[in-house]
Amino acid sequence: MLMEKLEARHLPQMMILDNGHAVRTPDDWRIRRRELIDLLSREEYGYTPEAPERVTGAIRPAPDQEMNRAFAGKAVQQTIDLSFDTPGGVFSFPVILCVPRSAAKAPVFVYIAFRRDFPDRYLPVEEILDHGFAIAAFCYEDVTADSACMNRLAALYPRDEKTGWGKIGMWAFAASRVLDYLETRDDIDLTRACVSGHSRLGKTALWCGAQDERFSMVISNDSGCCGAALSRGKIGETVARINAVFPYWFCGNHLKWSGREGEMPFDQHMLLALTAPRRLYVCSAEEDSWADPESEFLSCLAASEAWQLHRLAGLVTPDALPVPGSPLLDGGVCYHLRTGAHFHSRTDWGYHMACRERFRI
Ligand code: GTR
Repeated sequence: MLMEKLEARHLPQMMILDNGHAVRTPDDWRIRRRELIDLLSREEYGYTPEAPERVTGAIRPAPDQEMNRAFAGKAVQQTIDLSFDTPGGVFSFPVILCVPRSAAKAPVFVYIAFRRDFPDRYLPVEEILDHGFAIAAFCYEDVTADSACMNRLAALYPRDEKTGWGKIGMWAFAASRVLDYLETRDDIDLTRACVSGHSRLGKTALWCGAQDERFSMVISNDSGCCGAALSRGKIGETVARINAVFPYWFCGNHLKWSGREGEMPFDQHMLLALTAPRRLYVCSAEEDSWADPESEFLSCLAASEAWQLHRLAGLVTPDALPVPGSPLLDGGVCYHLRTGAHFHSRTDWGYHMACRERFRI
């Protein structure tokens, strides 16, 4: 039943190299991976510039109860201004880092946040700390505005009109710079770094994790159109609609695909597959028809080939559409459908953490 649903989407081939040969081995996948990143860069998100040589962090002074005794003394919380060189000069943006005292080195969530609030309605900080995870959160608009205005980071790089990065690419780049900084600390377990975001920032987390293999896990929450969901056959938001309202999230080339999903040389299962063989976790909400849970789920199924190539299970699912309350946590691709609306809820976080604890990632 699921395979028939997937076949009806008529997806472009993911496991054929540009030279026409089939992708059969993990070595072939290394080549295909580069081709897919190039394809998605050229046609969807734009090309990401080179990473800077180094990222430095300046910890802002704060009273002890905010810094060393945060959350009843469970954690060390710091606001840190990260800085790095760009072609247009030094760029800085603030990150809040909160590390539980419970472990010498804590696994971390790099969280791309809508707001500077900490905790935030999407980010239950104390619960996350109680599970032993650190959080490094930044507000996406501190990187560049969520509008056509090419300010802050956007103003510092030359940008090609057709293939230059859109805002999703810039926010994703910033999440990788957070990891660069975390590499300079000794209280973070870098083998267990996860990038996560909700909705447009779920799209961002996927594109970040696709490119940056230092993340051992990637979480997309309700990311929908041009995120986890297949564009072909999608209900709710479409490529034409997202391009009309948010053209600046993408590169210029993406505009030409409005209303032409069937002709696109790519679809979103390719984005998901770029996390392989690391752990991917896609979350949907039952009432979020704008994002389209079924298209997110089928995308996970289509992406699974990339894990299978590595002799790993991809999405492990019965041959039926998912139901709320039955998370699928047995494969390299994890998925859950939650009841309720578009939101990054404690229910989602509970499953994310259960998955990380189960696999020690
Ligand atoms: C909507 C947009 C979606 C989704 C959402 C969000 O307006 O159409 O693609 O990303 O915003 O970010 O909350």
